[in-house]
Amino acid sequence: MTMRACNEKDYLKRRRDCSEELELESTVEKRRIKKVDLIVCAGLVAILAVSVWFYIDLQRQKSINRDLQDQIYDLKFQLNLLNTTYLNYVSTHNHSNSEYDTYVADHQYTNSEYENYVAEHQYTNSEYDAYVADHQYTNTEYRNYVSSHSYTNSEYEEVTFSFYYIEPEEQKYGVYDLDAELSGLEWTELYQEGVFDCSEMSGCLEWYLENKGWNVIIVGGDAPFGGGYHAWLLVETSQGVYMPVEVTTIEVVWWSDPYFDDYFTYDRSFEIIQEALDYYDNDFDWWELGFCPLG
Ligand SMILES: [Ca+2]
Repeated sequence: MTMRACNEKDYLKRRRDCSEELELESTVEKRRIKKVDLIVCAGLVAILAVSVWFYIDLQRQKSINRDLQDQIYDLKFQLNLLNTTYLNYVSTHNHSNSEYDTYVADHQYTNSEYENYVAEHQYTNSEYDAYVADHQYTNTEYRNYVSSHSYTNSEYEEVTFSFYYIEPEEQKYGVYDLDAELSGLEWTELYQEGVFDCSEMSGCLEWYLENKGWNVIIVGGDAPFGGGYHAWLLVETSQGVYMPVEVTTIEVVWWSDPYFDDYFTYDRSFEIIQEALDYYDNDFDWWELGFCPLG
């Protein structure tokens, strides 16, 4: 091999080495650029996320601010109102010191004034005794007073029941007229032993029929149909002739009733309510209900 050929070969080898070196550098450069791009992108994404978060937070803060502002307006309004009320109160309840002093002076009493007052309203024992003596009555005076203001039971009842019965213009008669009179009547109050039972019903229906013009007798005895004591009415339907009325059902007891005759067997009879009350203290007093239970 000649010298020239040797130099060319050497030259070509160096050139190839140089080219490979350049290619390697280019690859390294490209990788570096990609890395930088990724870092920049990540940075931009982070900035965007932070910006969005700040924006949302800002909106939330603005909303809270608006609420606070509204509350401030409300509080200011209430404060103004209170100030106005306070000023009004002060203007109407304001008194000067001199007014206060005058008031105190007017309502203050000296010890001597107090002592005079006590002295004027104090009585000696003899004055007290004289007063008692003047206002004391003897037993005789007391008894006279009581006797002159005392009324007999019959006098009391006469006054109490003076409006109970109305004197009818004309006495009514007739069994069928009586039946018609009772037709449609019913008790608005439920039967209640001892409170509103046959005795109160008898008292109330006797009062009702008497004021309608019938002559009615209240009677009491063993129940015609059995089962204990009972009260019912006998109504004069023709001169001296009576028909029984069963008060629990408010019905005439007809001749066909199997107990018809038994309704004329009784222990007691009362022409007027006072007689019934005199005999039975707590029965027949239907008005204690506070209303008329007949509808
Ligand atoms: Ca009567």
